[in-house]
Amino acid sequence: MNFRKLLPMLILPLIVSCGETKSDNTSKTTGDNNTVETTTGGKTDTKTDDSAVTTPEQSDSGNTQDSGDDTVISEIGPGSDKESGSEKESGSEQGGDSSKVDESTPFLMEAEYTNLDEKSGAGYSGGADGWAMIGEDIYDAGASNGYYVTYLYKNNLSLDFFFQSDKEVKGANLILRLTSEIKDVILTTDIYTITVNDVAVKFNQISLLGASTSDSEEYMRPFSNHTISNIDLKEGENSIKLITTNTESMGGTMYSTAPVVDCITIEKYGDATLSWNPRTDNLDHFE
Ligand SMILES: [Ca+2]
Repeated sequence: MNFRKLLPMLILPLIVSCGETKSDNTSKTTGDNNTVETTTGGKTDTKTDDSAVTTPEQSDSGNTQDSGDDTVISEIGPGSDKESGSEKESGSEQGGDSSKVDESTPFLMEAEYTNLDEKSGAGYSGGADGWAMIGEDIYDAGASNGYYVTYLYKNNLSLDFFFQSDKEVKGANLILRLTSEIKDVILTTDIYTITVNDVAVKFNQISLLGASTSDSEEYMRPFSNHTISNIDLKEGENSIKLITTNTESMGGTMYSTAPVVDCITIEKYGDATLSWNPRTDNLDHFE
Protein backbone atom coordinates (compact mmCIF):
# COMPACT_ATOMS: atom_id res chain seq x y z
CA MET A 1 0.00 0.00 0.00
CA ASN A 2 1.39 3.32 -1.03
CA PHE A 3 0.47 5.49 1.91
CA ARG A 4 1.41 8.72 0.20
CA LYS A 5 -1.19 8.06 -2.44
CA LEU A 6 -3.72 6.94 0.11
CA LEU A 7 -3.43 10.02 2.30
CA PRO A 8 -5.10 12.51 -0.06
CA MET A 9 -7.96 10.06 -0.56
CA LEU A 10 -8.56 10.04 3.14
CA ILE A 11 -8.34 13.76 3.63
CA LEU A 12 -9.78 15.39 0.53
CA PRO A 13 -13.42 14.57 1.36
CA LEU A 14 -12.99 16.36 4.66
CA ILE A 15 -11.87 19.72 3.35
CA VAL A 16 -14.61 20.78 1.03
CA SER A 17 -15.25 23.91 3.04
CA CYS A 18 -11.78 25.19 2.25
CA GLY A 19 -12.51 25.19 -1.44
CA GLU A 20 -15.95 26.56 -1.27
CA THR A 21 -16.45 29.25 -3.83
CA LYS A 22 -19.27 31.63 -4.24
CA SER A 23 -22.69 30.30 -4.97
CA ASP A 24 -25.51 32.55 -5.94
CA ASN A 25 -27.89 31.89 -3.14
CA THR A 26 -26.08 30.52 -0.14
CA SER A 27 -22.93 32.40 0.63
CA LYS A 28 -24.34 35.51 2.19
CA THR A 29 -24.98 35.55 5.84
CA THR A 30 -27.05 37.34 8.32
CA GLY A 31 -24.68 37.27 11.15
CA ASP A 32 -24.52 37.41 14.81
CA ASN A 33 -21.30 37.77 16.65
CA ASN A 34 -21.79 34.62 18.59
CA THR A 35 -20.93 32.20 15.84
CA VAL A 36 -18.23 29.75 16.81
CA GLU A 37 -16.47 27.46 14.43
CA THR A 38 -14.59 24.63 16.01
CA THR A 39 -12.43 22.10 14.22
CA THR A 40 -11.12 19.03 15.92
CA GLY A 41 -9.23 16.31 14.12
CA GLY A 42 -11.57 15.06 11.44
CA LYS A 43 -14.60 17.29 11.54
CA THR A 44 -15.79 20.87 11.80
CA ASP A 45 -18.70 21.93 13.91
CA THR A 46 -20.38 25.23 13.33
CA LYS A 47 -22.69 26.66 15.91
CA THR A 48 -24.72 29.57 14.70
CA ASP A 49 -28.30 30.66 14.71
CA ASP A 50 -28.67 30.69 10.97
CA SER A 51 -26.00 28.15 10.05
CA ALA A 52 -24.74 30.48 7.41
CA VAL A 53 -21.08 29.81 7.95
CA THR A 54 -19.23 27.59 5.55
CA THR A 55 -20.44 24.05 5.34
CA PRO A 56 -19.73 21.51 2.65
CA GLU A 57 -23.41 21.23 1.81
CA GLN A 58 -23.54 24.79 0.59
CA SER A 59 -20.90 24.44 -2.03
CA ASP A 60 -22.82 22.55 -4.64
CA SER A 61 -25.79 24.76 -5.29
CA GLY A 62 -25.77 27.33 -8.01
CA ASN A 63 -22.07 27.11 -8.52
CA THR A 64 -21.42 27.82 -12.14
CA GLN A 65 -17.65 27.74 -11.97
CA ASP A 66 -16.58 24.68 -13.85
CA SER A 67 -13.19 24.36 -12.24
CA GLY A 68 -13.48 26.24 -8.99
CA ASP A 69 -13.89 23.54 -6.41
CA ASP A 70 -11.61 21.03 -7.99
CA THR A 71 -8.85 23.53 -8.45
CA VAL A 72 -9.02 24.80 -4.94
CA ILE A 73 -9.07 21.40 -3.36
CA SER A 74 -6.11 20.18 -5.32
CA GLU A 75 -4.10 23.21 -4.39
CA ILE A 76 -4.97 23.24 -0.77
CA GLY A 77 -4.96 19.54 -0.12
CA PRO A 78 -2.24 17.80 1.83
CA GLY A 79 0.38 16.35 -0.44
CA SER A 80 -0.15 18.97 -3.11
CA ASP A 81 3.29 20.39 -2.51
CA LYS A 82 4.78 17.27 -4.03
CA GLU A 83 2.26 16.72 -6.76
CA SER A 84 1.49 20.18 -8.08
CA GLY A 85 4.01 21.87 -10.30
CA SER A 86 2.50 25.28 -9.81
CA GLU A 87 2.73 24.98 -6.08
CA LYS A 88 6.45 24.49 -6.25
CA GLU A 89 6.77 27.81 -7.98
CA SER A 90 4.74 29.72 -5.51
CA GLY A 91 5.21 27.74 -2.36
CA SER A 92 7.43 28.68 0.48
CA GLU A 93 8.38 25.48 2.18
CA GLN A 94 10.79 25.97 4.99
CA GLY A 95 11.90 22.42 5.43
CA GLY A 96 8.90 21.25 7.38
CA ASP A 97 8.42 17.75 8.62
CA SER A 98 7.11 16.20 5.42
CA SER A 99 7.15 12.73 6.90
CA LYS A 100 4.59 13.58 9.54
CA VAL A 101 1.25 11.93 9.06
CA ASP A 102 -1.43 14.30 10.21
CA GLU A 103 -5.04 14.01 9.18
CA SER A 104 -6.32 17.08 10.98
CA THR A 105 -9.00 18.90 9.05
CA PRO A 106 -7.69 22.15 7.59
CA PHE A 107 -8.87 25.03 9.77
CA LEU A 108 -10.06 27.86 7.58
CA MET A 109 -10.57 31.48 8.57
CA GLU A 110 -12.10 33.83 6.02
CA ALA A 111 -10.52 37.27 5.74
CA GLU A 112 -13.98 38.77 5.30
CA TYR A 113 -14.98 37.40 8.70
CA THR A 114 -12.21 39.11 10.64
CA ASN A 115 -12.90 42.15 12.78
CA LEU A 116 -12.52 45.13 10.47
CA ASP A 117 -14.28 47.65 12.69
CA GLU A 118 -11.23 49.76 13.41
CA LYS A 119 -9.55 49.30 10.05
CA SER A 120 -9.09 52.10 7.55
CA GLY A 121 -7.75 51.10 4.18
CA ALA A 122 -6.52 52.64 0.96
CA GLY A 123 -7.40 51.53 -2.55
CA TYR A 124 -6.68 52.58 -6.11
CA SER A 125 -8.93 55.59 -5.96
CA GLY A 126 -9.63 56.58 -2.39
CA GLY A 127 -10.05 54.51 0.71
CA ALA A 128 -12.53 52.34 2.53
CA ASP A 129 -13.14 51.64 6.19
CA GLY A 130 -14.35 48.61 8.09
CA TRP A 131 -16.64 46.21 6.25
CA ALA A 132 -16.32 48.31 3.09
CA MET A 133 -12.84 46.84 2.66
CA ILE A 134 -14.53 43.58 1.72
CA GLY A 135 -14.82 42.79 -1.95
CA GLU A 136 -17.26 40.45 -3.67
CA ASP A 137 -15.82 37.95 -6.10
CA ILE A 138 -17.82 39.16 -9.07
CA TYR A 139 -15.18 38.06 -11.60
CA ASP A 140 -15.03 34.48 -10.35
CA ALA A 141 -11.45 34.56 -9.14
CA GLY A 142 -12.13 31.57 -6.89
CA ALA A 143 -12.54 33.38 -3.59
CA SER A 144 -13.52 31.04 -0.79
CA ASN A 145 -16.95 32.00 0.48
CA GLY A 146 -17.29 34.45 -2.42
CA TYR A 147 -15.62 37.38 -0.68
CA TYR A 148 -12.17 38.74 0.13
CA VAL A 149 -10.51 41.72 1.80
CA THR A 150 -8.65 44.40 -0.11
CA TYR A 151 -7.79 48.08 0.52
CA LEU A 152 -4.70 46.86 2.36
CA TYR A 153 -2.42 49.30 0.52
CA LYS A 154 -1.34 51.33 3.51
CA ASN A 155 1.79 51.05 5.62
CA ASN A 156 1.29 49.27 8.95
CA LEU A 157 -2.24 48.25 8.11
CA SER A 158 -2.88 44.72 9.31
CA LEU A 159 -5.44 42.00 8.80
CA ASP A 160 -5.85 40.15 12.08
CA PHE A 161 -6.96 36.58 12.69
CA PHE A 162 -7.61 35.64 16.31
CA PHE A 163 -8.37 32.06 17.28
CA GLN A 164 -8.04 29.58 20.11
CA SER A 165 -6.22 26.29 20.48
CA ASP A 166 -6.82 23.89 23.33
CA LYS A 167 -3.19 22.86 23.35
CA GLU A 168 0.26 23.76 22.12
CA VAL A 169 1.01 22.88 18.50
CA LYS A 170 4.42 22.52 16.88
CA GLY A 171 5.17 22.57 13.16
CA ALA A 172 1.78 23.33 11.67
CA ASN A 173 1.33 24.69 8.16
CA LEU A 174 -0.12 28.11 7.43
CA ILE A 175 -1.65 28.56 3.98
CA LEU A 176 -2.40 32.03 2.67
CA ARG A 177 -4.88 32.37 -0.17
CA LEU A 178 -3.99 35.55 -2.03
CA THR A 179 -4.11 37.43 -5.28
CA SER A 180 -3.11 40.77 -6.72
CA GLU A 181 -4.98 43.54 -8.50
CA ILE A 182 -3.99 46.50 -10.66
CA LYS A 183 -0.38 45.41 -10.62
CA ASP A 184 1.66 42.26 -10.05
CA VAL A 185 2.79 41.84 -6.47
CA ILE A 186 5.87 40.07 -5.14
CA LEU A 187 5.87 39.73 -1.39
CA THR A 188 9.04 39.34 0.64
CA THR A 189 9.82 39.79 4.29
CA ASP A 190 11.24 43.19 3.39
CA ILE A 191 7.86 44.64 2.47
CA TYR A 192 5.31 42.36 4.11
CA THR A 193 5.15 40.98 7.62
CA ILE A 194 3.38 37.86 8.77
CA THR A 195 3.27 37.33 12.49
CA VAL A 196 2.18 34.39 14.59
CA ASN A 197 1.51 35.51 18.13
CA ASP A 198 3.22 38.79 17.26
CA VAL A 199 6.47 37.15 16.19
CA ALA A 200 7.39 37.61 12.53
CA VAL A 201 7.75 34.38 10.61
CA LYS A 202 10.13 33.77 7.74
CA PHE A 203 8.67 33.04 4.36
CA ASN A 204 10.02 32.66 0.87
CA GLN A 205 9.10 35.10 -1.84
CA ILE A 206 5.43 34.97 -2.80
CA SER A 207 4.78 35.93 -6.43
CA LEU A 208 1.30 37.06 -7.40
CA LEU A 209 1.73 37.54 -11.12
CA GLY A 210 -0.85 38.10 -13.83
CA ALA A 211 -2.83 40.88 -12.20
CA SER A 212 -5.33 42.99 -14.02
CA THR A 213 -3.74 46.16 -15.25
CA SER A 214 -6.39 48.70 -14.39
CA ASP A 215 -9.36 49.12 -12.14
CA SER A 216 -11.64 49.15 -15.18
CA GLU A 217 -10.57 45.75 -16.44
CA GLU A 218 -13.29 43.27 -15.64
CA TYR A 219 -10.94 40.60 -14.46
CA MET A 220 -9.29 39.50 -11.25
CA ARG A 221 -6.27 37.21 -11.11
CA PRO A 222 -7.37 33.85 -9.64
CA PHE A 223 -6.53 33.41 -5.98
CA SER A 224 -3.62 31.07 -5.25
CA ASN A 225 -2.45 29.23 -2.14
CA HIS A 226 0.93 29.83 -0.54
CA THR A 227 2.21 27.63 2.24
CA ILE A 228 4.39 28.62 5.16
CA SER A 229 5.45 25.66 7.25
CA ASN A 230 6.70 25.19 10.79
CA ILE A 231 4.16 27.39 12.52
CA ASP A 232 3.84 26.98 16.28
CA LEU A 233 0.68 27.67 18.23
CA LYS A 234 0.21 28.01 21.93
CA GLU A 235 -2.52 26.84 24.19
CA GLY A 236 -5.22 29.48 24.49
CA GLU A 237 -5.52 32.63 22.40
CA ASN A 238 -3.45 32.88 19.24
CA SER A 239 -3.08 35.50 16.55
CA ILE A 240 -1.93 35.57 12.96
CA LYS A 241 -1.50 39.02 11.45
CA LEU A 242 -0.80 39.95 7.85
CA ILE A 243 0.77 43.40 7.92
CA THR A 244 1.58 45.73 5.06
CA THR A 245 5.02 47.09 5.92
CA ASN A 246 6.19 49.27 3.05
CA THR A 247 5.57 52.53 1.25
CA GLU A 248 6.07 51.22 -2.27
CA SER A 249 3.08 52.69 -4.11
CA MET A 250 1.19 50.58 -6.62
CA GLY A 251 -0.31 53.68 -8.24
CA GLY A 252 -3.26 55.94 -7.54
CA THR A 253 -3.93 56.03 -3.83
CA MET A 254 -2.45 52.59 -3.26
CA TYR A 255 0.26 53.94 -1.00
CA SER A 256 1.83 50.57 -0.33
CA THR A 257 2.25 47.19 -1.95
CA ALA A 258 -0.03 44.47 -0.61
CA PRO A 259 -1.96 41.40 -1.66
CA VAL A 260 -5.69 40.81 -1.77
CA VAL A 261 -6.52 38.27 0.96
CA ASP A 262 -9.18 35.60 0.63
CA CYS A 263 -8.59 33.39 3.65
CA ILE A 264 -5.96 31.60 5.67
CA THR A 265 -5.87 27.93 6.59
CA ILE A 266 -3.96 26.06 9.27
CA GLU A 267 -3.02 22.45 8.53
CA LYS A 268 -1.18 19.69 10.35
CA TYR A 269 -2.06 20.78 13.85
CA GLY A 270 -2.37 17.28 15.22
CA ASP A 271 -5.18 16.52 17.62
CA ALA A 272 -5.59 20.06 18.88
CA THR A 273 -8.99 21.75 18.74
CA LEU A 274 -8.97 25.12 17.00
CA SER A 275 -11.84 27.59 17.08
CA TRP A 276 -12.63 31.21 16.36
CA ASN A 277 -15.52 33.63 16.29
CA PRO A 278 -16.08 34.62 12.66
CA ARG A 279 -17.68 38.01 12.15
CA THR A 280 -20.27 36.75 9.73
CA ASP A 281 -22.25 39.93 10.21
CA ASN A 282 -19.64 41.72 8.08
CA LEU A 283 -21.53 40.44 5.07
CA ASP A 284 -24.88 41.81 6.21
CA HIS A 285 -24.00 44.89 4.23
CA PHE A 286 -23.97 42.91 0.99
CA GLU A 287 -27.55 41.74 1.28
CA1 LIG B 1 -12.93 34.58 1.50
